[in-house]
Amino acid sequence: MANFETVEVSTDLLILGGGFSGCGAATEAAYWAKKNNLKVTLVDKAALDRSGAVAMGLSAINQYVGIGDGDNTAEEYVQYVRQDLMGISREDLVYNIARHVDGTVHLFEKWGLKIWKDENGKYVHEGRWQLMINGESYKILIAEAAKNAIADAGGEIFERVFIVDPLMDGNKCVGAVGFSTRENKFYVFKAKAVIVGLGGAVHVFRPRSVGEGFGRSWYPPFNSGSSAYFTLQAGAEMTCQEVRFIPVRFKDAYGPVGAWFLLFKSRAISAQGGEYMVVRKEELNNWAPYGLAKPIPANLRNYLGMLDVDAGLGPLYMETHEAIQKIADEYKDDPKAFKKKMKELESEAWEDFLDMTISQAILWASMNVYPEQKHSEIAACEPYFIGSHSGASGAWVSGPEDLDTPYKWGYANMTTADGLFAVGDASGASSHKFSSGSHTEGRIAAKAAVKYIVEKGAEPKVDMAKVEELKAKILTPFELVEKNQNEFTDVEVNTHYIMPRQFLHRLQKIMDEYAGGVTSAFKTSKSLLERGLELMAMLKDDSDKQGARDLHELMRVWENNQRMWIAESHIRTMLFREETRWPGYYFRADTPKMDEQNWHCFANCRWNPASGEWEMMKRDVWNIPGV
Ligand code: SFD
Ligand code: AMP
Repeated sequence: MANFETVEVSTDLLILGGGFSGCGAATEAAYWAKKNNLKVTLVDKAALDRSGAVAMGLSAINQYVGIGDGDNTAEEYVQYVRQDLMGISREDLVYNIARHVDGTVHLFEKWGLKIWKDENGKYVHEGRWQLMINGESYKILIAEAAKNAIADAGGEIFERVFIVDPLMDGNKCVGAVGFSTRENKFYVFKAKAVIVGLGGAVHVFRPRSVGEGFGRSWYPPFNSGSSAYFTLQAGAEMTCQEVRFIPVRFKDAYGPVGAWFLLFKSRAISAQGGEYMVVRKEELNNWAPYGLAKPIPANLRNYLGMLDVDAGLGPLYMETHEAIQKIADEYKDDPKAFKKKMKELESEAWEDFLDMTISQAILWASMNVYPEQKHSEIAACEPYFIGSHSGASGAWVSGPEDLDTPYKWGYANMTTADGLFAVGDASGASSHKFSSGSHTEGRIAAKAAVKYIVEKGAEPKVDMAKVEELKAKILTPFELVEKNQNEFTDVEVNTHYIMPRQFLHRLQKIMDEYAGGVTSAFKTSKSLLERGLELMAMLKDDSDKQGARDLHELMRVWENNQRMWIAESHIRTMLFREETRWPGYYFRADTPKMDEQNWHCFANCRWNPASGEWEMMKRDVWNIPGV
């Protein structure tokens, strides 16, 4: 593209993504960079104020340990995550975040976040680890702090620049390339260290919402697997790529259930009235020891509900009215207090969604739902890739320097590619960090990355011939349309190219039918996965035939390619792990049981950039001694 200007930006530390982990990284990096006279640059495809998973806000902080108050210990958090992930977690990483997360939450409060307090001035908990917040503006507050910190340290922020590929000097990451989503500009960022916090992946699988509802999802549709693509292209080792997350949500608008289960203490039932967590309790014995721990792992909670659906007992319902009545009943002897409590509970029920999933409140309103009068349908969503919530996919990163962990090759949160750090949804096997833990992990990695720059940071050696090659590759979709669009009457139907929407549907169909999506009831097998890989190879062949008419479509093309790569790593890792460990997330019908002897381990993978081959490997699980 002759009219595409190349813009070169040189920096010391490059932060990719300005979501929760990226903002955490920016805030911390700015502090250390100022001390060491270094430049920090942050890039996001959107505008920081409302970008990423917290764009709409949130109604709870899901990770607060309360160490200072003596409520819990970091070790107890490690135990919780170990159980929830069926024994497979990087305990060093989980511990590192848990011991620092409270400080992050206190910063949020200092920056203006309203955390609910009780009459004694103590935080109101949703559950043991969760705090209630007025979080509609949560992202704005966190972004403001990051922007101020970067401005104070003389750094730069680029908004509306879509990051595609890493720049490599052998096994060392020396920057990234991307393009503006608003102007004809191709960006080349050169850096001494890079932190990737480009979020998780949504719309890899065919969603429940198709047709008129297409685009709706629980996790943000604008997180397209950029993190996984970036670290895979850098040749970094990945972990837990098989551990997708399937949340149970209020049906059709994806409203979260945490507040209902934990704060309101609601029950979930089948259409026949049975509470699946009680009726199917025996099933949990098959997944011991994890199934017998409290809280019961998220995937097993899902699984018991799915068994009801498979048995034809659906739909499933959240008993909202019953839960509200039960709480209000404590005031039943005082009609005035009862009325007041009912009003309060009603508004809490609506605020939960208005704070983070506005479409659920709109759906409730449009369907005449009164949560205090009638129950609401819930269902398991399509799978997402999100290492920060209850999934675990992401890059395999180095452990904290001061812990005696076997997973250590240098600096905290550095991937196996030199100088490349991963945080939030981009880093794997350390689930349950959520918004506060992701921010904390960003801070941890930023401090380590600055240390790396101070101790090892050489001037980045960037191969400009490679940059030109990447520029040509990234802009090819324009060329395909420009050259060929007049050959046919309909610009979207052409033998020389396919439109990004068509490509996306094809990817989603493969994943849905062969890799255990919604329509295959989350079940797959060796044969299905192998067939899925054959189809994936053909899809990959066609990926450079996607056309784009404008910058928005160019972004769609590259989002698709990124999704395709995380999809392939997912299929390969499910194929590699010959057992079923997380029923409720996916079920390998040909190996239907958990196999502790052979598979109590991490399933890792790496795409080798030199050979173009995938490598699969097992890694041992290490438990913190005495925990
Ligand atoms: O209720 C590119 N989450 C919850 N966390 C909580 O603490 N409490 C809750 O209440 C939570 N719930 C919840 C949550 C998320 C959502 C969507 C809902 C409800 C409806 C989870 C957290 O939000 C999540 O853990 C963190 O946000 C993860 O942080 P991070 O940094 O890994 O991801 P991000 O915030 O989405 O940011 C990613 C950024 O990258 C940008 N980006 N930029 C440039 N180029 C590209 N190619 C890019 N691709 C992506 C994005 O724009 C974004 O800024 S509840 O359900 O449990
Ligand atoms: P969710 O709204 O499902 O994303 O959940 C928010 C938080 O509550 C997360 O930390 C979940 O792990 C937790 N959670 C949700 N439902 C339950 C449950 N039934 N039991 C225990 N924890 C839960």
